[in-house]
Amino acid sequence: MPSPLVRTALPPTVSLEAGEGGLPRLAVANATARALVYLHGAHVAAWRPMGHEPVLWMSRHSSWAAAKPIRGGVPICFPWFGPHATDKGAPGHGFARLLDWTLVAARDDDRGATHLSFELTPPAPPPATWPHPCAAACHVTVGASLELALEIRNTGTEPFTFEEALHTYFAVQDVRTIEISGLAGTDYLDKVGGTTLRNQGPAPIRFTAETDRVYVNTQAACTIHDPGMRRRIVVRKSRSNATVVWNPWVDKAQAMPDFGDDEWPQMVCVETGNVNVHAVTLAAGASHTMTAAIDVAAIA
Ligand code: TA6
Repeated sequence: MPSPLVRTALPPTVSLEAGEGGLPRLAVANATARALVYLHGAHVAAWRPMGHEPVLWMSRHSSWAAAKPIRGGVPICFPWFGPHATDKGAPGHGFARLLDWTLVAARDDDRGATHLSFELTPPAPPPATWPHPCAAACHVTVGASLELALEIRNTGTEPFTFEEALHTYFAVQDVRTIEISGLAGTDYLDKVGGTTLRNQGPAPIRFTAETDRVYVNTQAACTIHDPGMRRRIVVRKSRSNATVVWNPWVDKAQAMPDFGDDEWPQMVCVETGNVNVHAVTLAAGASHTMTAAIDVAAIA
């Protein structure tokens, strides 16, 4: 089925199909991995490298509709993170994940990976919450690793300041048994019960309650150690100074209609971003590209 959102020939590893809710999606099946990527939000909804269980988590209760975010996979947060600073009616985490992106390039490489490039032209006329001329691109590499590059371009004549995040949901056996390393000694904004500046200290992150933390001044790779699934997941990044770690736990999960009450133990978010104090100011005509690379390895 052709789609105006696909403006390039597809390699044999990529097929366009009707996904959940009838939303168009690209199914990638190559020698190294399987993936599903929706044009809605240029949203990587699934990734399974050969020899492993699915790495990304997806709620069984997710919405699949034009004006709704997808609950799981890799939502793209842009041009703000969390609630809008002044307009409470504006969509949380910005509009990028709610809009249709266009596939402009698709190719296989000689290492068994598939490269997809998506472009977003923000709504015209621009919303009052974001009057800045800009464009966004997301380059996705589906292979033994999952790589995403979020490119923001200032196409106007004035600088603007934006926030961004690749809000990645990872599948885990039980969040109460995992540890996340890589952020020892790092300051973070604890967003549970207000916003408090704390420090991680020497210990890895463990989960015993709702956890919603913006780790700041960090370019570190993070590792999710998951004994239940006998694997570790490594998240590397570039041009990102913040890492967000989130699990809603019981009450917040129950409060979200697109999140099953019993689903919170099976997921954790480790998000690559530039948010809060790390918002990016982009000069007219400039561009900024943030990357995340995800790998998974079996452990004994
Ligand atoms: O990244 C953590 C967070 O900012 C949490 O505060 C929670 O709101 C989560 O994002 C999910 O946001 P969403 O708008 O997708 O429900």
